[in-house]
Formats: sequence, C-alpha cells, structure tokens
Amino acid sequence: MTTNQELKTWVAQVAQLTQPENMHWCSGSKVEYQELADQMITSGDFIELNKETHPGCYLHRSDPSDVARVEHLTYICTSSEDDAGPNNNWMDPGDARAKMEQNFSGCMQGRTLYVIPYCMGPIDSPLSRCGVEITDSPYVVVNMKLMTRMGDQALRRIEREGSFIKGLHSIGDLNPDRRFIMHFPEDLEIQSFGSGYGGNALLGKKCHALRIASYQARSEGWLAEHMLIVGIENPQGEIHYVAAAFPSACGKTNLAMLIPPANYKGWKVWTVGDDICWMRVGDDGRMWAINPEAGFFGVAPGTAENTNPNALAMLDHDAIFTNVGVTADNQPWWEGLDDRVPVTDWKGNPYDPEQGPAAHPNSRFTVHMSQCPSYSDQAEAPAGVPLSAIIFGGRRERLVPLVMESRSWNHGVLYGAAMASETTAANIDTVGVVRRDSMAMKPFCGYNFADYWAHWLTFSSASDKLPKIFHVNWFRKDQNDKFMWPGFGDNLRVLDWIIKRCAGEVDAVETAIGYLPQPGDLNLDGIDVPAATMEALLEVDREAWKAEISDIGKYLDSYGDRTPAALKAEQERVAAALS
Ligand code: GTP
Ligand code: SPV
Ligand code: MN
Repeated sequence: MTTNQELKTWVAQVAQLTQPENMHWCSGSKVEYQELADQMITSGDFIELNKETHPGCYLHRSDPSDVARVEHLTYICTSSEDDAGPNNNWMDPGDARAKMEQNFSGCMQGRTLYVIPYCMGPIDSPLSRCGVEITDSPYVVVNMKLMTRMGDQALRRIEREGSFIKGLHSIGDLNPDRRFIMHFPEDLEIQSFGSGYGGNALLGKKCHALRIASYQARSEGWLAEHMLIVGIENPQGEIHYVAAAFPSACGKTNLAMLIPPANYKGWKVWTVGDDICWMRVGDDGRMWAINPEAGFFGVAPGTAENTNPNALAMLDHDAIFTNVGVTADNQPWWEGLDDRVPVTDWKGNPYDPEQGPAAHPNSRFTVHMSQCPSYSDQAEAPAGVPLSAIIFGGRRERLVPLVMESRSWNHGVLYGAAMASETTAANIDTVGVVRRDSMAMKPFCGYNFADYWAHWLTFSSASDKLPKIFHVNWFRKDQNDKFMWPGFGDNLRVLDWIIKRCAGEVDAVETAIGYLPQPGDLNLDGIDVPAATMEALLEVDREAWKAEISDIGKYLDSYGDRTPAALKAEQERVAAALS
C-alpha cells in the first residue's frame, strides 16, 4: 500500500464504487509482468507467439469495435465551456461525473482492481510528473509497464512529492454506447470507461502526458506536445536534437528511428522519443526537451526492413502486438512487412484478402525503448536534451512543399497552428479527409486552441536561443497517386538541410511562405528523384497558396475573439506577401 493518505483514500473510494473481487498494487517487477502475461495466456487475452523467432512476444486481439482512439467520445470537462474551446468536446464536470459514476458503479465485480503508480519522464528528472492509474485490465498493466516508469519507484516519488494525477479506467462491457474518455483538468483527473485500446486506456499517454499536461504546462510556462525527439549526429560527432510534430500515423516513429542513407557515412541517428515531448526554456535560454514515455506504442502496418529496420529489430523479442495477423508458424504479420501470406487475420479468422487486411490499419506494437538499436541514453537525462529545431508537418498530397523555414518564432507558430493533414486510422472515423490539426494536437490539447496558440506565442520573447521552426511534407503525390519523395531514411537529407540552416551554413530562397532550399542544396546523392519532381516538391504555387492562406484565416477566425492578434497579424502578413 502507501503512506500517501490522499492516494489511500481515493483507492478505497474507487473500490467501494467499483466492487472488485481482488486488489493488486503494482510493483513494476519483471515477475509481476510475467505472472500477468501467463494469466492472460490462460484467459485467452494473450496468444503466445512463436517462441523461437519471437521469444517473450504476445498477440492481443481487442474487441473489433475497440481498435482506435475515439475522438467523438473524448471530453474536456472544464467549468467553462469556452475554456475547452471549439477543438474539444465539452461536458459540464458535474454531469460528466454523474454519468461516469453510473458506469463505474459495480463494474469491477469478479475482477481485479490494479493500482498502477507511474512516472512520466526520467524517474529523477525535475521535469517529470507522476500519476496513478486504477484499472481492471491486465492488458493495460503490462502495457503501462513497457510504456512508463511504473511501480515502486514511481510510488516512492509520489510519496515524496505528495502529488499525482488520478486516472480511473475500466473496460466495462466494451459497449461503444457507454464508452467515454473524460478529462477534468481543473482537478487533475481522468476517467475512462468502455475501451481497452491504446490512447483510450493507457492513461499515462495521451490523457495525462498531453491533455492534462498541456493544461498544466500553460499555467506553468512550458509545453506538452505530440512530438518525437531525435538526435542527429554528423561525422564530426556533433549532435543536434530536433523535435517534430506530425499527426497520428504520419511518421513520428519512423523519423525518430531513421537509418541514414548509404552516402551519409559517419552519420548517426539517436532516438529519444517517438510520440510525446515535454519542453521548457532552460536557464541558458535554449529549449530543453524530455520524452515522458519509456516505450513505443507504434503503428505496425508499413514497418519493414526497407522502411524502419530499427523498429523491426526491436520487435523480435519481448513485445506486445495488438490486432496484427499471424503466419502459419505463429509469427506476427502485417501489411507491408514482407511477401509471406498470413493464415489468420486480426480478428482471429482465417485470412481472406476479400475480407480486408490481415492486420488492422491501426494495429500496434508495444515495446520498451531500451530495445531500440538507435535508443539514446539521453532519454534518461534528467535535464533533457537541447533543441536546435522544431518541425511541423502533415500528410498533404498537394500544395505543401517538402520543407520550408519560418522567418521568425511567430511565423513558426503560424506554421504549427495552420497545420493540416489527412485523417488516419489512429481514430475511429473517416480516413483520408484533410483537416486542420494545429501542432498535431487537435485530439490532444486539453484547452481552447486559441489560448494554446497564445501560449506558444509567449515564448517569442523568452530568449534569443530558441529553436528555429520548420515545416515538412513527406507525402506529396503525383498524378498517378505515387509518393514523389522517397521518405523514410531519405528524410535525413531534409534534416541535414534544416541543421545546416540552424548553424547558418547554407543560404535559402526567400518566398512569401518562408525560406526554401536553393536548388542543389539538398543532398540527393544516391537517390533518383527526377529534376522536375524536385522542382515540384519545392515550388510555391502562388494562386493555390492564396486560397490556402485565406482558408487559414477563416480557421483562425473560427476561434473568435480569443484568437491572438499576433497570430492573425502573421497570417495577414503572409496573405499580403502572396498578393
Ligand atoms: P502515432 O503513433 O499514431 O502518433 O503515429 P506516428 O506519427 O508515429 O506514425 P508512424 O511513424 O508510425 O507512421 C505511420 C505510417 O506512415 C506508417 O505506415 C509508415 O510506414 C508511414 N510513413 C512514415 N514515414 C513515411 C515517409 O517518410 N513517407 C511515406 N510515404 N510514408 C511514411
Ligand atoms: C496516436 O493516435 O497518436 C497514437 C496512438 O500515438 S494512441 O496511443 O492510441 O493515441
Ligand atoms: Mn501519437
């Protein structure tokens, strides 16, 4: 148990409400992990995969209605609706609590209630924050073990500091009609019911480290972002750290682990984080970043030897696979992996291509970050890593160039605020529709976007050593619907230019939308992108951009009076430069 009275009382109240048969305080030990895994094999929640090829690997099949985040059922429950903003669903906190109390009432009968103390961030970092998740799902416990610093060490920190985020979770009966993911940022509380999947259920991740943390970060002067953190080491041994925000399933994991192209001899890539970044301005005026997570919950489809070999290398032992297919010899399989043909699909049915893919498009792997060959020990650094650049990007078939650099911090904030991307299978809804997704935080910002943009703008005067802000797009397509840029490892060519710009080592072409590479300044040795394609990837279509910037203006205006004037001024400056 614990010496923290608040935690003791809360756990007792939850037990009273949910009526579990057993209670278990998680220690975070390996033995505990193994016992739970074995128990889940017995219950059928886990299928043990091929022990020779994939020792310690398990497959979990979730309920077919429960395969992704549910933005339409995710709520920010602040006392004022305006504080949640048009970017969020809002519910009155009293109404939400009443609804959830009904759902949770008696929901753990016959089940075990697990208490999971966890720490987001290195256990001894002043930037880290703790939480406690109560859940009735052993699947959640084992995932939290891989994804966070979980158990005794976190509990000790909570007892020392006396504060923690309260997260209550039950899979309930998985009935989508009773599924709700509620956030009470004013009370530092989360309540999630009716889903066992990823961001809905692993409450340390999107619920705590983004929605609640972004709310706290605003009042405390820091930033909680949907960003990867990667270190790029050049042949001279200098490492530049970069953070990048791409929407869900738009390339963060891949960029965080990329392998340099063959002609980049002596270059190394260090993975610090692949999904979430907490950052603040340090005493030296630079922006310092930590990855609050300890593992990866990554998209399986598309992960292959030629796209993300680092990811593949960490997935042949001690990993959990959710909703992938299986081969005849019981190995995990997903679309894009290789040309073997699986025998079983993600629902456990015989694989039939007529019935859809073998792996669900949002099928995922869970793995501890220490298994990643490019894992950086700086992921454990209490102070974090200093950032040279911040990158925004989305999935845009048309218009948006391969890379551009903002003129100023505020212009960079406009890049982030105006971000748009095609929707993906990471959320249960239509896929492939372009929507605005400011800073890749549309599903994750715990407060009004207008106030969030204003918060970002406050940093412009914080120091003269802030990272430069860029925008990238790996996803331009040609008339035949084919990607124009090779992407993946070759994205280092773009990062190379970005780092040179940060170091003042290369000139650029000034355009109305920002600085673009001069022809010849992107290193294209060893790849075969036709000159006309490169030209198209770096062109600024003035007429189309006029329409885009006007649409961005309408988007900013849709947030009403709360939209910061400085952001509108930036949008108007670009509009004027285009006309
Ligand atoms: P979340 O975990 O949902 O936040 O996603 P993520 O941003 O980490 O996305 P991830 O890196 O897993 O990529 C998702 C999909 O995009 C995968 O199918 C990748 O194969 C594909 N992808 C990633 N990078 C590139 C790229 O440079 N070019 C192209 N064409 N596809 C890419
Ligand atoms: C995302 O959807 O951005 C993810 C997966 O990283 S989840 O943890 O489900 O949010
Ligand atoms: Mn994500």
